[in-house]
Amino acid sequence: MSIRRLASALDGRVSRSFPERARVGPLREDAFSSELHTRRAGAILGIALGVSFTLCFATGLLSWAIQDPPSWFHWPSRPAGLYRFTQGLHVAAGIASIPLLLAKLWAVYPKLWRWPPVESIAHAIERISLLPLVGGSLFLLFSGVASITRWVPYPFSFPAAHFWAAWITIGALIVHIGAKASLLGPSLSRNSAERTGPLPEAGLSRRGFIWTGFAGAGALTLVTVGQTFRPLEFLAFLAPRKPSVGPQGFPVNKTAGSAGVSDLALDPAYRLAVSGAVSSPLSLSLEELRALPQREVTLPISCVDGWSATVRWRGVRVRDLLQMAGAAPQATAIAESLQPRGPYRSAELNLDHAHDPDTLLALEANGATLDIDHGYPVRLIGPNRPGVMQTKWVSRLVVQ
Ligand SMILES: Nc1nc2c(c(=O)[nH]1)N[C@H]1C(S)=C(S)[C@@H](COP(=O)(O)O)O[C@H]1N2
Ligand SMILES: [Mo]
Repeated sequence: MSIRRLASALDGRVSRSFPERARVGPLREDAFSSELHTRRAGAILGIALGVSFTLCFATGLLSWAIQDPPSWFHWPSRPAGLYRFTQGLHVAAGIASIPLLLAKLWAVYPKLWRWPPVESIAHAIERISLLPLVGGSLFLLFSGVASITRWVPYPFSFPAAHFWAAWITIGALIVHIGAKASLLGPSLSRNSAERTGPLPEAGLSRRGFIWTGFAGAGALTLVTVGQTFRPLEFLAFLAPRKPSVGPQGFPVNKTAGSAGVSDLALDPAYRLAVSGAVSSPLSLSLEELRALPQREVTLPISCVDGWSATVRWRGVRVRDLLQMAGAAPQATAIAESLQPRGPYRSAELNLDHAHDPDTLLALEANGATLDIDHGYPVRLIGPNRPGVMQTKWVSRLVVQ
């Protein structure tokens, strides 16, 4: 018997094994009467979600690679605001996906009760792929929102869980789109507003329902995107951070107190070390750092959480310090913090970043000595870096 005949024989048995008399409750033929549950609504919302999830996936992988670069990956120091844009987009697209996903699930959930529940083997695979797709999507949006609001309701590490859930979800999305591709054309047609539940009923019009999903996405974007897009800050009611609120006029990510560095940072015996692959290691007091040529630059802090703020910084160029210490022209470096432990206590400066004329060890922000919560006495600031790599309370540059 050919595989095809075997499969169709099996498929016949699959669908016959679900008798009509088992069809009760939500499984009844007329259980869902709203006209809203149409293929067209599901398809349009699905396309919008496909776009927003693809944007989230691409920008998320990029952010992951910048922070933990594979050998083939190089992140440049220019354009200075690129990470601000890609990460702002990541979080904004994720937030906009929430109403789109809720609308999509509402449009298609009657299909869960379709009879017979499984018609063929291909249909079974398609239905099983919904579990990682829906579960993964809900987890990604939930954990993303929890992370930007600093709420950790689970015991595992957010970045790793979010990263692996993204791969699972995108894998399931590709299977889902593959299974649905042939239906997309007919589903999008206006005439075939075929219902996923059988009987039409008055209520929100179909088009009204689709637009409710899009309007929700637009409204949520408007009240949050001001966290990174300054002209809309006045509308950012739901943004966890406002770019102009905080000491010296910009937000604090982690305070000196919570990082356990207050005493070390205020110690008058503070010295900055430049060590490692150098011919003349340096150990500079704050006075000596202030006596070196100072450079003023305007650069954003761009947090992975999706907020960003433009700040005027003043301090010593990292490349001047490397040169003073006699580092090689191809030197890279690691900036280390006084902070005793924690994932962001050090960060790497690749070749571009170490030698960019705007990469500084800053002593001032917005015209005044750094606030302790912004990294006093010395913090790293450079163009096109994720906030997590703008190390505060720097005590050492280890040259490599
Ligand atoms: N030592 C140290 N530096 C750090 C952090 C940290 O936890 N420890 N957090 C980083 C993060 S996630 C961000 S977004 C920026 C925020 O800088 P700010 O608090 O001055 O705005 O600091 C970075 N520097
Ligand atoms: Mo951050």
